This record gives sequence, C-alpha cells and structure tokens, in this order.
Amino acid sequence: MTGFDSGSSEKASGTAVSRLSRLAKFPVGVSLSYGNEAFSYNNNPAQQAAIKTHFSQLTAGNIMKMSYLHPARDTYNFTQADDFLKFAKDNGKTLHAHTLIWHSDYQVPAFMKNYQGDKAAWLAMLKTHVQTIATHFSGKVASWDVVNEAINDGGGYRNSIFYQKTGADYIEQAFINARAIDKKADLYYNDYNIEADTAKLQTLTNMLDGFKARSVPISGVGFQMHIFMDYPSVSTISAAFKRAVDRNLKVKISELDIPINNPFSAQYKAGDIKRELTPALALAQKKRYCEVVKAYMDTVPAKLRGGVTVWGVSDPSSWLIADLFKNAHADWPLLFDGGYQQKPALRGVADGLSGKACTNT
Ligand code: 9MR
Repeated sequence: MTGFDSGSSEKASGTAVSRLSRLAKFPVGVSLSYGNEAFSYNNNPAQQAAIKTHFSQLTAGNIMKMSYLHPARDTYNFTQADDFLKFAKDNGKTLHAHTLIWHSDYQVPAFMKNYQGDKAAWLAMLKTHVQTIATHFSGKVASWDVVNEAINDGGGYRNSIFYQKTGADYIEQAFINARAIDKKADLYYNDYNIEADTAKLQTLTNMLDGFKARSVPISGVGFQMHIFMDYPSVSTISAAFKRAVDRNLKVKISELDIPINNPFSAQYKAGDIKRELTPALALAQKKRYCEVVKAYMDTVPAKLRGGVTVWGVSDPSSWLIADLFKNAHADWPLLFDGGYQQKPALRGVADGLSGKACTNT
C-alpha cells in the first residue's frame, strides 16, 4: 500500500477512498501502459498498488491496437497482450480489449496501408484480422472496442483508409465478424466528442438505427469522454448518453480524463494557463468528476451500465500532456498524482458512484 492519506499538496480532499471499484456494481477501469512504454505498470509497485486497490477492469493503452497484434499480413503477436491478460487475471480484474479496428496512422499496420484489392478483398482481409484476434481472446475478455473513431468531428463518416476501400460497410462487418467468434463479450462502438458534438452524435445515432434495422450485433457505445472542466455541460453529456439508452444499448465511459487547462478556451488562448494544481483547482476537478459520474448514474439504468474507465493512472502519464498540450506545460487530468497518491478527483468519482452530493469541499 502507498499511504493514501499522506503527503500530497491536494490533501484538502477529506477522507481517502479505500476501494473505488467496490462502490460500483459495474466495471471501474483504468488504461495502462505496458513493458517499455513510459509509465508502464511493470516493475512499478506503487502504480500496481493503486491499480489493484481501486480498479476492477483494465484496458491496454496501446498494446492491443492493430499494429501491435497484427504487424504483418500473416504475423500476429500476442505475447505482450497475453502477459497483460495474465496480470489482469492474476489480480481478479476483467479486461476491455481496445481496439479491433482504428484508422489512426500510428496503428494501421503497414501491410494494410499498402494492401491492394477491391472492396470484397478488403472486407475479407479485415474479416481475417478481426476473427483471428477475436479467436485468440474469445472467452478471456469482457468486452471489445470493435471499431474506434469512425465518425468525423462535425458529422459524417471519417474518410479513413477503411472507408475509402469499403464505404461504411467495414464498420458493421466488424461487429458481425466479431460476434460470429466471441458469442458473449460486449461489443462496443467507441468514439470521442460524441458527448459534445451534436452533428457527430447524430451520425452515430443514424448508424445505430441502421444497425438495429439490419440486426447488426452491437452491445453498446463507448463514450471516450476526453472532456474539460468547462465543456461540455452535464446536460449535454446526459442527452448524449440517452441516445444509446433509448436504443437499449449499454453506455461505457471508456477513456475519461478531465485536464485543468482547456487549450480551446478563450482564457487559455489569452495566456491564462494554470501551471500549478492548487487545492482549489483540485477540488473543482473533484466536483467535475463527481458531476460526470452522477450524470452517468442518473441517465443510464443499471442494466445498461457498461462501466467507467479513466485513461491512465497518474497525472504525468497522461497522453494529454504530449498530444494536446504539446509538452508546453504540465496538467493534472487523472485520479492519482505522480507519486500515486490519490487526488480529490478520486473522491469525486467515489461520491458520484455513491450518490453523494458533488461539492468542491
Ligand atoms: O494514450 C494513447 C497514446 O499513448 C498513444 O500514443 C495514442 C496513439 O495510439 O493513443 C492514445 O490513446 C487513444 C486511444 O487509443 C483512442 N482514443 C484516444 C486516446 C488518446 O489519444
């Protein structure tokens, strides 16, 4: 154990949370870095203590993406993912598998980028990809992100290599092909900004309605929820969750993080950058985490709660620092500080899960 009630400058949080995941009847997850990646859990006892104590589900931050599992046409590499699965199993955690299909330039294997073939050949190649991976992990993972980020900001399908080759058909074929192998796991469509961008949400809604009309086997929607302190509003978030709930689909908050700075805000653009996590900011963040989780509890009925996952353990490990803030300054988007001490934000999640009032005290 890491002495949760000592040390940190954000101590104004009140009582420490003893076991976050015990407060929920659904998975409470975290994404992890592995092996040689920065901030990996391997050989990091303090990080492992936080993981083991507070979370019931794990997602690989990277190592179950396409290029890792399927680096060449006839080459699959499951070594790291199997070890990750063993860590989850040994510690009584379930695994959410991320992700079978994603357009991201870093993650599409080179052989796919160069693949020559007509639409039928592309769909067959992707079927082999999906079904080989699903066969390996079937019965061992609780859920899958089957397709990730196929919709554009501002609406419409993303003009990815998959879309260029197959139209939108690759999306539903991936669900059909995954379900043919893994009969039990929950199958999610996962995306960002669907909680905020109404045009993007509308394309998602149309896609879900098409899936329903054609009996495409989808279990739920993963709302990544890379959100901000001031955006979007809780009512906007709830309305987005309701689109899935109204269609009897599960809602999973799949990649939650809430940085202190919002680089899109007017204040930030005017140079008002928060360079320190003051106690007041840490408590405001606690309130925001609580309100988001409360919106989830209030909007999503128990049987449709797929879980709440945060995207990383400790603040300095967050993708946001390099990718969004371009390493210009630090930020503190997660539930643990750099020493794996719990922040007020963790208490905010706990309060939201337990139906307590969301306060900044
Ligand atoms: O956190 C991940 C980061 O380490 C990777 O460099 C990046 C590119 O593969 O992906 C990050 O995770 C993303 C996730 O897979 C999908 N949704 C957005 C996440 C943050 O970019």
